[in-house]
Parts: sequence; structure tokens; C-alpha cells
Amino acid sequence: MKLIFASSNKNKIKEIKALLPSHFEVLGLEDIGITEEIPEPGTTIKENSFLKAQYVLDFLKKKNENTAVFADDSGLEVLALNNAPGVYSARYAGTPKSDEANNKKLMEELKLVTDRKARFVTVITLILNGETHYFEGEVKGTISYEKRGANGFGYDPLFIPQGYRSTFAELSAETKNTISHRALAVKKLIEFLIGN
Ligand code: ITT
Repeated sequence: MKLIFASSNKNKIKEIKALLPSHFEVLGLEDIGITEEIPEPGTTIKENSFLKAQYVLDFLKKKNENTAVFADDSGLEVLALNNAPGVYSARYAGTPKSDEANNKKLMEELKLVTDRKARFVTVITLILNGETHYFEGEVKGTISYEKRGANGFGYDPLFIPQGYRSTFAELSAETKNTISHRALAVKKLIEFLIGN
């Protein structure tokens, strides 16, 4: 089955491809000729997830194509920061978006904070045959005092999942892909697709 993944984030695309069984053919935005960044004007992660999928669907409709589309919007919610950066995770430190600047800002904001509790959330929106379906995943954890590890992307060097001592960036891609917010949401997506 062919699926368009409404993402231009190469790391996300890699994770998603590793998570989906090989009979799902996944194409990213570049593969279908979308080079611009999709606007994310929503005020919730779910809304932005939907807007990304809808944007691609509109693009395909103009070409009379009707492939299933899914999008992933994710965010990091830090309890002591009233759940910031949340929906604004990608541009937490401003534009152009930068993982390094975001991590620096987060460390700065939490410099004097001892409650380091946080969670990662993902909302996947699938639009299949004109119907919209949502799949959510979350992983609880804490924010490290310093960046550790070179794997993964985004806030991975600062996020320590519950039950582990390592940050996501210190864990292997395989381990992250068994416990992450994205992995849990994708698991629900796969169950749905297989059942349909
Ligand atoms: P697309 O919208 O093109 O999919 P994006 O990087 O803009 O890519 P999001 O809006 O979902 O994706 O990302 C929100 C932010 O959260 C962004 O800074 C990411 O780097 C970060 N992020 C998302 N998933 C993550 C993960 O698994 N580990 C660490 N950081 C992550």
C-alpha cells in the first residue's frame, strides 16, 4: 500500500520508514514534489497534524490523485514550563528553526528548575478515502541537565524516557523506535491499516 507522509523532516521519515512493515511504500514530501514548508498555524498539535495532511491532500487533488496521506505533528511538553514548548516545539527559539537553538533555550529556561518532568506527544492524522483518523502516542520522561548522545534529532539529547538513564540520543534507533511517542502512535496506525 502506498502512503504519502506529509513531512519534510528527514529524521522523522527515517523513523517512520523503519516502523512501518515493508509492504507499506512511504513517500515523503520531496518525493512528490512539495519543496515548500507546510504552514503550521494551529494552536494544538492535533490541529497542526490535520493541517499538514490536508495540505498534501489538496495538492494531490489538483493532480487528480487519491493516495492515502498521513502527517505527524509532535511536541515536547515540560510540566514546569506550563507544557511549553508544546505545539511551538519546532520554533521554540525562533526562526529559522534550529534544534541546537531550541535545546539551548530549553536548558536555559530550566537552569534553576528541579522538577524536570516532561512528555513527548505525537498525533498522527491519516486521511484515507476522504475520512480522517487520529492516532496518538506519548512517552513520559525528564529533561536532562546537559545534552547527551548523538543519535536521533530535535530534543533527543535532552530527553530521558521513564525507566531509562540514557537520553533518547544515547539510545539506539531500534530502542527509541520501541518506546517513543512516535512508535506508539505508529503502532496504532498500523493496527488500523491492517484492519482495513
Ligand atoms: P514536519 O512538520 O515536516 O513533519 P518538523 O520537524 O517541523 O517536521 P514537528 O513540527 O512535528 O516536525 O516537530 C516539532 C519539534 O519537535 C521539532 O523541533 C522536532 O525536532 C521535535 N521533535 C519531534 N519529534 C521528535 C523526536 O522524536 N525526538 C526529538 N525531538 C522531536
